[in-house]
Amino acid sequence: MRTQVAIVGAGPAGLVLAHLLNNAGVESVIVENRSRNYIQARLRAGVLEQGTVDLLRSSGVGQRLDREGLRHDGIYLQWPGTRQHLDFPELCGRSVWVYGQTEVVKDLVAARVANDLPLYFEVSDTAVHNIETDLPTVTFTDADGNAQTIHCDVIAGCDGSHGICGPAIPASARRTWARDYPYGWLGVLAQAPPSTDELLYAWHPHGFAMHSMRSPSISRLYLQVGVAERLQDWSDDRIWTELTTRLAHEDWELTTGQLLDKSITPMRSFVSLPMRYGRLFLAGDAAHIVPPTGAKGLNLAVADAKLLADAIIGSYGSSGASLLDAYQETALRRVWRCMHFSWWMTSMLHTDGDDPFARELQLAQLRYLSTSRAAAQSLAENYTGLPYGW
Ligand code: FAS
Ligand code: PHB
Repeated sequence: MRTQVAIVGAGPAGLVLAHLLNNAGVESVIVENRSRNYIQARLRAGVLEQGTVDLLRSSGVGQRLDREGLRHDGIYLQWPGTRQHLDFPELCGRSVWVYGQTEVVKDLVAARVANDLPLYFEVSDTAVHNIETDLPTVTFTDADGNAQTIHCDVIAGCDGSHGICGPAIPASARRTWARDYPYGWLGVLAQAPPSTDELLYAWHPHGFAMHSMRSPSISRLYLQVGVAERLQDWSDDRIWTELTTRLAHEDWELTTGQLLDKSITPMRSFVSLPMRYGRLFLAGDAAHIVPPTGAKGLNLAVADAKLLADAIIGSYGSSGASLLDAYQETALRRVWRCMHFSWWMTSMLHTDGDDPFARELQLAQLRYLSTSRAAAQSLAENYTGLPYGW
C-alpha cells in the first residue's frame, strides 16, 4: 500500500500524530502490535497538562474529556507534619486534568475508526527499510497472517521504549543518556472513592507515596518500592497498611477498598538520539523515558507528536523541509526540560537508602516550596506544562 506517513505504534504519540495529520489532509497508516482492547486497557498515565487538553479539544477529540475529565487546580505536597497545597491558577494561570491515558487512547482510536482510517491491530514482524532514502517502507504481517508493505514519504517511530524503530538506526549513529533509579512504583487501582480532592505527593521516611484517582469512585495510588521487590510479596493488606502509614496526616483518613489492579513499574530517565535519521522520525517513549513522578511521559509524547505533525504538514506546504530539519533540536528543548523536572521531582520525593544528609536536603527543598512563591511557581509552571514551542 502507499501512504504519506507510516506510523509504527498506536500509543498517545502515534494516535495524536495520525489525528493531527488527518485534520490537515495528510494521509497516514498506523500499525500496532497489540489488540485494540489491550491498548485501551493498559494502565499508564493519569494527568494531562493544560497544553495537552487544549490540543485534544482544538483538534476535535476533547468532548468526553470535557464531560468526564477532572480539572485539578493544584497538588498537595506532604512530609511529616505538613500538607501543603500549591494553587496552580494562582501561581501560573494554568491547571491540569485527571483523565487516564486509557481514556485518551479510547477517544483517539474511536475517532480513527469512525473516520474509517487505516489502523492495523495485532500486527507482527514490523520492520522499517530504506530509511536513508526518499523511498522508505514499513513491512509487517497483518492479523490475518498476510505480508504487507507500506510505501511512504516519512516513517514515524512511535513504538515506545521497547520498539523496533530506534534500534533500526545504526548503533554508530546513536547516542543515549540513561539513569536507572534504585526504586520503582507499586501502583494500585482501587474501588474506593478518593480521599483527597487533588493529587497528594508524600515524602515519608518509609518511602514515597502518592494518592491519585481516575473518577469519583476509583482511586489510583502508588508506593515507592525497591527494584528487587516482587508483587507477590505485597498483599492487599500490606499495601493498604503502608499507604495509610505514608499518607497519614492529622485527622485525615484514607478510604480503602477492593484492589482492581496492581503492578510494579521500574523508573528510569532515558534519552536516545537522533530523533531523526533520514526519513525516520522518533516521537514519545521511542526517543525518551521519564520517571512518572512529574506526570510528563504522556504529555511529552503528545508534544513530540504535535511538533512532528506541524513539521510534516509544513513539508507538504510552504515550509518545505525546514521544520523537519529543525524537529530534533526543537523537540529536545522540551525533552531535556521535562527530563530535568521529572528527575527533580523524583529525587526530592523518594528516599534513597538511609543517607541523613540527602534526607535533610529533600526536606529543605519541600519546606522551601511551601514558603517561597518563586519556588512554588517554578514547580507549577513545569507541572502544568510549558507552552508548546517553549
Ligand atoms: P507507548 O508505549 O504508549 O506506545 C507505543 C505503542 O507501540 C504501544 O501500543 C506498543 O504496543 C506499540 N508497539 C511497540 N512495538 C511495536 C512494533 N514492533 N510494531 C507495532 N507496534 C509496536 N506516564 C505518566 O505521565 N504517568 C504515569 O503514571 C505513567 N505510568 C506508566 C506506567 C508504565 C508501566 C509505563 C510503561 C509507562 C508509564 N508512563 C506514565 C509513561 C507512559 O504514559 C508513556 O510516556 C506514554 O505511554 C508514551 O506514549 P508513546 O510514546 O505513544 O508510547
Ligand atoms: C496517575 O494518576 O497515574 C499519576 C498522576 C501523576 C503522576 C503519576 C501518575 O505524577
